[in-house]
Amino acid sequence: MKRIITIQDISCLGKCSLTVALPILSAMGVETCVVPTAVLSTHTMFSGYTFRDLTEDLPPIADHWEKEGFRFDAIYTGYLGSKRQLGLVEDYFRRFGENALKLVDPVMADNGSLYAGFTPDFALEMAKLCGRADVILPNLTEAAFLLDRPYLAPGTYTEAQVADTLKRLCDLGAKTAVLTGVSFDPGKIGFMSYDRDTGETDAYFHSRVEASFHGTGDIFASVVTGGLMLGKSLGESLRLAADYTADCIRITAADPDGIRYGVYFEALIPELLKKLGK
Ligand code: PXL
Repeated sequence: MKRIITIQDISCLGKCSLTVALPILSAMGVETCVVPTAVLSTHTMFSGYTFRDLTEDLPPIADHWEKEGFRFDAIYTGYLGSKRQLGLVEDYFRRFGENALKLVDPVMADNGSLYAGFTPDFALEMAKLCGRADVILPNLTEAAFLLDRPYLAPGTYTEAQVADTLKRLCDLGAKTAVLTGVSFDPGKIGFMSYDRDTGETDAYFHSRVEASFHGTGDIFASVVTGGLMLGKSLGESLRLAADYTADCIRITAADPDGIRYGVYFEALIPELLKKLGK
């Protein structure tokens, strides 16, 4: 069984980050070791949430794991709450990343704006962490902040502009960049990716559901990580993740509460496993 580390927060209510990564990856058959970066009472879409920072726990966890000689096949990072945490994650990459696939989902922004608590300065530090990853998975807003370039708003950009953004993202140092939330036709949305070594671009689109939910990026990145750990190609893993995420959004869209609580990813785990022949 593949064993991975995932480093992101626990939001006690409001499905996202560890509360989606752990069940999805475990169900896919990937041993998932969690490093919680913070405990929040809810994700930051609710107001009045508590936030307990766990930064100081990151170094001793790594010290213990290194002392025990644990080995990992991947390190997948999501929501990271401070610049100091970015530095500590780089330390995890140095200590456990030599033979591990490093995936960075630079969770910090969407729809043209940074999430509560993040600054443009943080984004530039996140860009450095992206430079040390094998695969990075920003949305178009995060890409703009990582590159300190104008946001490509829906309906305003061309395929050439997205291709250029992907190349610039790889210039940060990552081998492969995947841009999510790409749309050239109002009825369709999907991803485009670029592999620096092969120069290959890939793209995949499905029908857009008129609803936007927190946590969908985490679902997407978790399934991509799981697919890669199960030996699927990046293209296959991205398609699996895109279809699963879109299906989760579709079944949740009918329920207005889903917008606050997150998508019904649980209901579709059996379908996901069927597609994997499990
Ligand atoms: O889904 C990304 C995410 C993760 N963790 C926390 C969040 C968000 C998005 O807003 O607030 C705490």
